[in-house]
Amino acid sequence: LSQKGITIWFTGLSASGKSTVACALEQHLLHLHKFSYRLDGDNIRFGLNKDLGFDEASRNENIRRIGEVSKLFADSCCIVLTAFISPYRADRAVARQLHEQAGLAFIEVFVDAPLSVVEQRDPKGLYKKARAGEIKDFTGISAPYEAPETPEIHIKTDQSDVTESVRLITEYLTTHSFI
Ligand code: GGZ
Repeated sequence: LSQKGITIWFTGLSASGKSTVACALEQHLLHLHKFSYRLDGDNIRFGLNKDLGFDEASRNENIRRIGEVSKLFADSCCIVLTAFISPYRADRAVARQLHEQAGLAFIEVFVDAPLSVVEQRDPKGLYKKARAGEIKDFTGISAPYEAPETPEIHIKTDQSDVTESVRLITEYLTTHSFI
């Protein structure tokens, strides 16, 4: 593998479209014969991080471990796609620093959709439960989400579809000679 690895770090509210866009991008990279791997709740929160919940300290530790793991994958020349809410700016900054210290690119993608829109989508009924007080510390309702101030890429999923989002990210990767 001649190319260096990179981490594409998706951040955004629950139901903003992080996993959907990351999955579609993974498919696209696969077609281009690029070595890529996706980290998300299904393979991290049910495994490595199954001891963690959703209070602030747990989220800090969740993101710290994901930052370390994604750095290792990127170090192995992989294009890593991480899809976690990662609500705290400071935690994302730590993950970024870890990569940049190792000479690995860290590309933050803000998957942006207004709370009113994601609450309308509510594919798992979690916002409804959070409003009813059945889930505590729910991001956007009873826990904070600190939006990125200077993400490398900003996609608005209430305005562009999955194909357009993938195109935007791919264009960035090509322009910066990452793929
Ligand atoms: C936010 C929660 C919570 C609370 C369970 N707050 O939409 P989903 O269901 O499939 O994705 C959400 C996921 C968030 O886990 P992350 O590891 O991405 O969060 S973080 O980066 O903040 O550590 C949601 C579900 O878990 N979920 N309880 N209280 N999301």
